[in-house]
Amino acid sequence: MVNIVLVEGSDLLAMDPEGTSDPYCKFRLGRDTYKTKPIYETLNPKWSEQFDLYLYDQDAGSQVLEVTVWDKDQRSKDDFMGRAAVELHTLEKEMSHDLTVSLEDGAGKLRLITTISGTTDPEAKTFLAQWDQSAEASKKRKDAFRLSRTLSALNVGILIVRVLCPGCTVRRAYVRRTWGGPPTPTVS
Ligand SMILES: [Ca+2]
Repeated sequence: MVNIVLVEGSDLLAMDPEGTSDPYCKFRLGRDTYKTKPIYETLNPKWSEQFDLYLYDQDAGSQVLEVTVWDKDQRSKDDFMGRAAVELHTLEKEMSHDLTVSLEDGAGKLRLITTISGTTDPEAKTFLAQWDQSAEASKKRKDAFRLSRTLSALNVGILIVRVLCPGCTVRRAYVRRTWGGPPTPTVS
């Protein structure tokens, strides 16, 4: 999983007659995409927008993060303002990298904080949100655990804490608990 904070842009191209633009960005990583909100009437937008993209495949081709910048227009098709590519495999994992990326052809710069973590499963993000509280689902879980009752400890809860700041190491906290016993937090 790649967490991205799009911080800001600077010296972007003016596309509107007023000498400004309404820039937003489109990110693409393999087949995962994300579109940011537009910031109106500026060439130095402050987005401060955070989102995740998933690395579905581990091959090098899918590890290129592509970003394009567009000018939002109310009455016509949005205008293309610039593009850049970030080679993610050159970045150390489990670290936050504060990157200033130059758009091609001198079309300005983007600043983004990128963190690649080991989680590649899209299900992980929604694991807790999708926790089924129904009696039927509860029984299914108990049945599933019954098979491994002989184990002294089972991982039945995971708490992931991500610290997002430039240069920070990503830390994870896990809550391990014995079936029916008290939770034991551990940090790795
Ligand atoms: Ca515009």
